[in-house]
Amino acid sequence: MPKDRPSEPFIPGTPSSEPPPLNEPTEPAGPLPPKPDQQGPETRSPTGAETGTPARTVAQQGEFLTTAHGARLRDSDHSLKAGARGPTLLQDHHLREKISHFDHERIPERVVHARGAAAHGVFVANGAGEGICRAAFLKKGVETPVFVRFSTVLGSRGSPDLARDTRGFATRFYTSEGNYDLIGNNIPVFFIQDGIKFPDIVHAAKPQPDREIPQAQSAHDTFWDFVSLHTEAQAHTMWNMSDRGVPRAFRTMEGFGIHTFRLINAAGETSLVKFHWKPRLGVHSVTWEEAQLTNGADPDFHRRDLADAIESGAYPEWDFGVQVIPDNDEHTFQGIDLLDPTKFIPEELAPVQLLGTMTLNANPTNYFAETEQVAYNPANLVPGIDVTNDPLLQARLFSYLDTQLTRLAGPNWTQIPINRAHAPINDMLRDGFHQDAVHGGAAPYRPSSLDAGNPFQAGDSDHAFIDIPVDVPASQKIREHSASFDDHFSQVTLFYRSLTAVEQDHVVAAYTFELSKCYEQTIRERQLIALANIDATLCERVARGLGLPAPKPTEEMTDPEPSAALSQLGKIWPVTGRVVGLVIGADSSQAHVAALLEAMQAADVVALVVAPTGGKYGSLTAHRTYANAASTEFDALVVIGATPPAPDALPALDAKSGAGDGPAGDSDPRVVKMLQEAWRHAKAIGSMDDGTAPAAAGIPSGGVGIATGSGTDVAQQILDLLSAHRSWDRFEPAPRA
Ligand code: HDE
Repeated sequence: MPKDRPSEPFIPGTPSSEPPPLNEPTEPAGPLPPKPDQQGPETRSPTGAETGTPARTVAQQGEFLTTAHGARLRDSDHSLKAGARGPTLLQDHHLREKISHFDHERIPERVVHARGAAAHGVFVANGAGEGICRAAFLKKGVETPVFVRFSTVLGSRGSPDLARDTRGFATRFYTSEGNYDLIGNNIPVFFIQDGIKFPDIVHAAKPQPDREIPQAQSAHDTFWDFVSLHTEAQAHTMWNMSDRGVPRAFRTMEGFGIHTFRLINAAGETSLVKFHWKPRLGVHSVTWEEAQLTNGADPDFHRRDLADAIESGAYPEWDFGVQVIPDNDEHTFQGIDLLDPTKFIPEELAPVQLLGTMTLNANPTNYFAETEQVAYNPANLVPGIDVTNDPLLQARLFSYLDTQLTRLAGPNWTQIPINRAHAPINDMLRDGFHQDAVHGGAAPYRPSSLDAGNPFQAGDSDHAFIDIPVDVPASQKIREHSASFDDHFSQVTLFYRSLTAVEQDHVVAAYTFELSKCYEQTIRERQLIALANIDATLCERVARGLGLPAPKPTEEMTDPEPSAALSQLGKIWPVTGRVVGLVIGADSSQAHVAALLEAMQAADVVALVVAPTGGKYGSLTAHRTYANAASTEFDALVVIGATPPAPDALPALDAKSGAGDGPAGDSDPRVVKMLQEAWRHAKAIGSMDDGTAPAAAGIPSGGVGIATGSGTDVAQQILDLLSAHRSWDRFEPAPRA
């Protein structure tokens, strides 16, 4: 799996490209190169010209510490004082520069989607899009660099990754015709139908304004107040309450452009499309309990997973596709309003046609410079892709440029390295804060005769952007929406009924959890009315959990045809980059562990040895210890041999572990607890050479998703179980009524 790393087995996460010496280095050496998995943005001039500098070039140069102006510094540890015990002198320009720059290191975080992680990659077109879209990056075989940022919506920059929330999925294609930004989510429908309501939903969903709690969650009164009053939000809310709200990883998420876009082909013909990203690893999620545990044990879980996968060579991949709908004046398809972003098109009605594949193959070198400063904009369109009248999209065309003016302090944010286009730029935008380009010429205006009339306007044959003529029906200026936008429930019912029983159980549990966190009973009751309009059983089950009567529907119920494509379960997926914990005791068979490590490595699975304490166990290195490992960081656990209490165990104090007298006391309580959690979370569990710990955890031998036998058998069983993601058959489904 690792491409150019020597250590065997390879464990991602080393902080630096070279191991550090014990003592502080004494010889000047210059900046180290980035780690092998890292790169920066392709180096371009502020106006898009290639510079020939490798993307892995480090920002700093020279062997010595300098000021920002390049003067070498002798001492950066002591300020200039009037005597060793005297006051600091105002003339200490180095102190002032150092502190002053530090004072201004922060920029405003994004209003929404503040918490994110990103990666570089490449998109390769398969040519299937050429017939419907004239964009150069969709031509067969064309390779386009991309930068993708995944995010949560509600939390602040430091919030935990596994909040129940929608995930952003923003892709920049650095195409030869300019940057194309597809800024989507992992859910194909949105909360609101009109951009003018975005501040309302965001104010309702963000922490409440008085105490500024809760952080990064929708389980509070203002959120449910808004969505229960504003029932067009029910569609998105239902997706959020489903497993989609707690993804296992960014690389196991689908992506959706949500809005309907208009494509234009070389002949000027148009079609309407919905954009999709299909993860090669399938769509996987965690359980809600797991999400909550993870947020404590590893709040960076998604960020770490993405970076580790790339560092270890398990490059995440997505197929890019479109649902194509013939362009029509009504903007509808089989009764679905294509301008209503709270609606999606079931794949059974319009299959997703694949146009190419995206591979994320490099981690950013610097979080701030790249992930924080990347500024996407839905108005970054290229010839062949245009917008529709979706009123949510229309407002976005204004918002993203506007927000960058504050966030990135001025109008020149397009010149920040990660935002630079890979196409030549010849605009007439000038000056402003942080102007990086040194513009020549005398005539930044049109028409001009100075500067030889430069720049010229491009014609059709010069790859100009196409504002395709679209009929606008004779109408009135009016603050209204069309009647079709009034259907708030039929597709919510469709989504819910398309889920398997276990997925529906999760939805019930999520609504019950969230609403039970509301303070106001009225808000719960109002949301139950919305649920009654979606599905009677769903409503009854949630009402039961809340201790409330189930209300009657207030809308006419629909009985939509379920869409099998909406369930995430029941398929087999590659196991690349999944994580297995090999739990050993001091006397576990080294040969068995080594065989498992080898089998996992051969399958591109990251296997981590969880040992009683840190250090070496024969030839094995402890990657985790009983004290610092959490069940939530593993997709499967295999216990090899006996795992008696480690020297630092406190069995009698760990009430939750189930450890005590009898067989449990023979196992370290933390191992027992990890196994209990893995069992509850329907994860694959393997047991070799000794069954004491699984037995102490109450795991029935021969239970569903339990691998036993020799080393090779167990390895293969674990890999098979992993490829189905979870062993949900382990549990009886909850009663339906
Ligand atoms: Fe955004 N959104 N949004 N949004 N959005 C932002 O732009 C906004 C909407 C989405 O990783 C902001 O650069 C308005 C839909 C993603 O940098 C801001 C409306 C969808 C990201 C903004 C919407 C999204 C953003 C915050 C209603 C899914 C993160 C900082 C008209 C299709 C991009 C920034 C990244 C970011 C405004 C609706 C997705 C404030 C006003 C619909 C993935 O401009």
